[in-house]
Amino acid sequence: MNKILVLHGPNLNLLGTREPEIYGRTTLYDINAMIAARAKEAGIAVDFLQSNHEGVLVDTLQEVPKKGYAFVILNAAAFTHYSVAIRDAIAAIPTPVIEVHLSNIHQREEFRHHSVISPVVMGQIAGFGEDSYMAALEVVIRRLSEARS
Ligand code: CA2
Repeated sequence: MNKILVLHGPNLNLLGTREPEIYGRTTLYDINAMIAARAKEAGIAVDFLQSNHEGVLVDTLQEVPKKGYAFVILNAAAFTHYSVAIRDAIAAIPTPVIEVHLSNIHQREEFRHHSVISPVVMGQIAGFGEDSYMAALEVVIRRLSEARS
């Protein structure tokens, strides 16, 4: 069975509990449950990890090829905007990574407009709340079914 990794960066564990006007009321647990349900329907296994620590995210990305994940869906959160370490870790693996954001980072403060990881990911989906993750998952499902046929 194909498997993928969904990786959530710093503070995303707070989703649904603070700043609902920006990030909504859906919790990270809810998002993971939605992803897991759709992935199961499509016959894809999913692992999830949330970390507030840059090094843990880098270590996890480095392990991706060894663990055999077909894709990574990544919300690097604030690290998106400045972590060269995460960018380098993505660039060092052959696995396609899809960058997701709940909010439309391009409509927000200037410092959020730039993503240092965008040049090394497959593509970016931003601004659709939890549907950003679901849209990324649909891309994965289509790519994996194309690869099978
Ligand atoms: O829109 C996104 O998904 C972001 O990646 C979220 C990050 C932010 O730094 C990026 O610019 C855009 C922040 C995640 C923090 O999430 C919180 C959720 C509830 C309360 C506080 C923070």
